[in-house]
Amino acid sequence: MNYNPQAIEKKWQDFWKKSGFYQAEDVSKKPKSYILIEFPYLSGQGLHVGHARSYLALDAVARKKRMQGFNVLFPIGWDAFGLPAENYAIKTGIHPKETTAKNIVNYRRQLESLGLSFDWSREVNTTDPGYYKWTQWIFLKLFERGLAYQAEIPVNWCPSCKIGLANEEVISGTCERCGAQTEKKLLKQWMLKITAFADRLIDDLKEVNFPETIKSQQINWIGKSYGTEISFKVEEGEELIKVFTTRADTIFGVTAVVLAPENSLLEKLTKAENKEKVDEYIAQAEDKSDFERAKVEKEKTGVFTGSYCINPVNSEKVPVWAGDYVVAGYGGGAVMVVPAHDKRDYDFAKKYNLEINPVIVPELGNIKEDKEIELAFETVKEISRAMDDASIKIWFIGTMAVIPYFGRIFSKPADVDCGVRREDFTKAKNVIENFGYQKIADKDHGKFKTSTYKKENTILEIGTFDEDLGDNLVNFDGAEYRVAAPEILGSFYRVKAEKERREGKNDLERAIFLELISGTEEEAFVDYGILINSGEFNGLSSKEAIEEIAEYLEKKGAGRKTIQYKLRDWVFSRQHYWGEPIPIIHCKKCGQVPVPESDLPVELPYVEKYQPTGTGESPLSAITDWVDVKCPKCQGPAKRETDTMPNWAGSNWYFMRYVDPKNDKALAGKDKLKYWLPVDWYNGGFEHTTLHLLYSRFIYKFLYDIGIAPTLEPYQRRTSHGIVLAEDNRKMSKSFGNVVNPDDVVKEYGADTLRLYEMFMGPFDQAIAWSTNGMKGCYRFLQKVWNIVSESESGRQSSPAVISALHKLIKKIDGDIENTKFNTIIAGFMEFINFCQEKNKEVGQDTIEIFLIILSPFAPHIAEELWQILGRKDSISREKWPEYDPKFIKDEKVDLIIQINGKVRDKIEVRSDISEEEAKAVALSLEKIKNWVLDKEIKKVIFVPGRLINIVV
Ligand code: ANZ
Ligand code: ZN
Repeated sequence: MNYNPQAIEKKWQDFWKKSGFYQAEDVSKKPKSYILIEFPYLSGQGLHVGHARSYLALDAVARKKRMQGFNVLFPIGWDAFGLPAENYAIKTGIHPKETTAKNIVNYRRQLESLGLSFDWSREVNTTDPGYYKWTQWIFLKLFERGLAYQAEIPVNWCPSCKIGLANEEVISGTCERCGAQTEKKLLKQWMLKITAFADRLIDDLKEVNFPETIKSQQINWIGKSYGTEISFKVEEGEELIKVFTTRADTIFGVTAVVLAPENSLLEKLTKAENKEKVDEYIAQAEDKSDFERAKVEKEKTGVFTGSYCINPVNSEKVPVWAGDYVVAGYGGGAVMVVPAHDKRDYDFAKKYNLEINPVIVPELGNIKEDKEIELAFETVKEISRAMDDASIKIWFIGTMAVIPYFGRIFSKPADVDCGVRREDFTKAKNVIENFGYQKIADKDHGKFKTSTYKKENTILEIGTFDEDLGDNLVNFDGAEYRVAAPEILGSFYRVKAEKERREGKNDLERAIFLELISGTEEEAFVDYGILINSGEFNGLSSKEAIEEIAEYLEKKGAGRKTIQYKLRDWVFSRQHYWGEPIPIIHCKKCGQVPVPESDLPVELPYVEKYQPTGTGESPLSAITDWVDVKCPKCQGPAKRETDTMPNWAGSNWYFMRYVDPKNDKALAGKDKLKYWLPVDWYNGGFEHTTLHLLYSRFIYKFLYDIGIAPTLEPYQRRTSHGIVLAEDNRKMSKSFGNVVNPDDVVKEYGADTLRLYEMFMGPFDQAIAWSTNGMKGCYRFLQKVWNIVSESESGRQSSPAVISALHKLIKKIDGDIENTKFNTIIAGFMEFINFCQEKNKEVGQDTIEIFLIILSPFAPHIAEELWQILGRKDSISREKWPEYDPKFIKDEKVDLIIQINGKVRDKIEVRSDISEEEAKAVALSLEKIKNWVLDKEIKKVIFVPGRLINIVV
């Protein structure tokens, strides 16, 4: 008999279903394991091989856990509210309910055809009133506690879908669903106060096992910024402009204040003669999305209001502008502009000819090893402190002024550069050589190398100049010093020109520094450094200055330390039909009245027309006999809320429903929640990191606060799978005609081939292109397994080599499955089968049986069938997972690294279980090592079994 998946797979799927052993037990003495995949968001196209990748891998995990004696919960359900069904209804007139039901039938068929071991008895459907009753209930609880509220806000509006979108649904300024450019529209929206949970959403990440990338994406999305709020009093009037800055250390470099076009102060501050221009500017800014406005690369625009405000640290007059690179909803909707140290401010200043005043110079970084440089550096700080207006760091070596030269501006902080007058060259050379530098190039343009700093290649260049720099002297301690550097000399005349352009502010240091920081690349110096041009704060590091300036401002009543978050409250209403109705009633007398819990669910009424109204109201608003209700409080006439929830609402808590899906008294029973949660392993797409994953953590924390959720975090472990690309390396898409349909693969090669291939295709967390050849390879592998097993002779004993290979394989699977290295597991199976083919006569029945058991989580159909062919009566899925025996994998060879005093000196192949004593003996017997320890006393031996031995002498 040949391997014929079509003949066996359906049979086993029916068998599993009937025997029901994938059902999780509610009460059990077994340890629990809750394995979760993101439930499918239904689409008319059916299951994507990309989703299957996640399901198949976690199915193997679930199956293995069951065999290891765990009570496993591996559930499935349907995320079914949302726009696609509604858009489809608009096109075809078919009710979303019908489309959904049809899609479910198709998905279920597909998932079953893959042999997935879901507990189908716990299926949930977010559009089922019995389910969304609890989605609404959660909303009411949020409302009760002031965490759901209505606000008029500018929302991202999709003109094509005619609905408002959450920030997260706007991708690069376009609608996530249809790709249309989004606009801004002022609408009354329901909001959820996720911001109240911002800190916990960051801090509690410590408690869970998520990949670092996911953690940092969430942390960045929440965007907690420690900073200072600083008040700039307007010159005429009492108004205060409050800016938020993370860089209070740069306050002496402020040369303008820019307000967001939406800032209400603009009206007051704009002078009559500027009004027309400002109004015009505000009007054009309104049409742009936040995304567009905030882009760093975007050309900065703005308009002067005619007003000034006062810098609280030095009482300087600062012009007030409006500019749309300032976002209304962040900080105070105003920024202090520091062109010398902020990229966007720099561009803005360049465009409008604002002053660029440097106040931070780079710190020299890790030069600790060179005492002299350290000393010189300290001197510089001292000078900076001493000289109020010292605007460059100058190193004084002898009579030379050395200006730190950082490669082409700052990139090589170790290099120093200086220039001297030609007649001073010999003197300078001597000084430099005294510092331990060696001359490496001759002529009067000298190049010196130091051997003390970082051992090699710190280059000091001395340029010489002939020009008389007569009056360009720096006064220090009563002596005058010349200042120059070759880099600066080259552009000396440009500097001079710049100097003249700025009448009144023409001190050379400032000009030179400007030249240095702008260089040829023309950019702002945005890093932390040392303060200059900053009065009493000169010489402080940025870090110190941020603290001290904040304190100073606080004392003056002109500032305070604050925290800002990027995270906004979550826009939680949509103006579409196919979503959970928001259970609120609006009464003229009583205001917003929650629907009494006993009246839940508020069911979606059946409508004829799904078209969005385009007015910003949901299609539900047209169904007057649904909308008009009695107020639950005063019994007067009232109206239902007609907005519905976004399609993230149902997925916020679905994993809690799985533990008790039929409960109609609570969203789930307390005991069951306590038993099953948190989810032990949750796998899903990277694209949900800042959406679903963050939202559901928030809702779960809220449910924890009100005593429903039993733990702080819902998911103990999170992993993510890479997407599956088409064979042509593009995204699979109908329009490219490159979609792989799992149905076709199953039909031709069988589910087990698809299962193995989707794990084998590549590292689980990476995007991988489909390969038909790779898939066929998996099919041939299964044929081989089939032939070897079905032709094996009973009663044969396995040879030690075969037994050892088998135990190594078991060990490998145990380790790899925990590390999501599914691809190497399948490779391990293949290797093993090749080995068995070679050792044909040495492979006994015992080995074959265990091999089938460990193969079964990955290719369950063929494993069951062969198990039966071998004469076993019960299902292989009920077998116990075998444990490997260390004594059989003793001969495994590893490369042992041999170190002397922590340095790798040799490597040798040894048995993996080699003891410390043996390893030491082997190491010391090697010629190379012998030489290293010759005549020396061995002080200590550090041994890492199977990895390295370090001999300390
Ligand atoms: C002065 C300054 C100087 C700044 C400097 C940066 C560098 P994060 O980390 O994102 O919180 N900012 C403040 N409010 C803003 C708004 N509503 N729209 C646009 N930009 C705004 O960044 C905070 C920094 O973003 C603030 O610090 C401010 O620019 C700017 F050398 O203030 B900074
Ligand atoms: Zn009322």
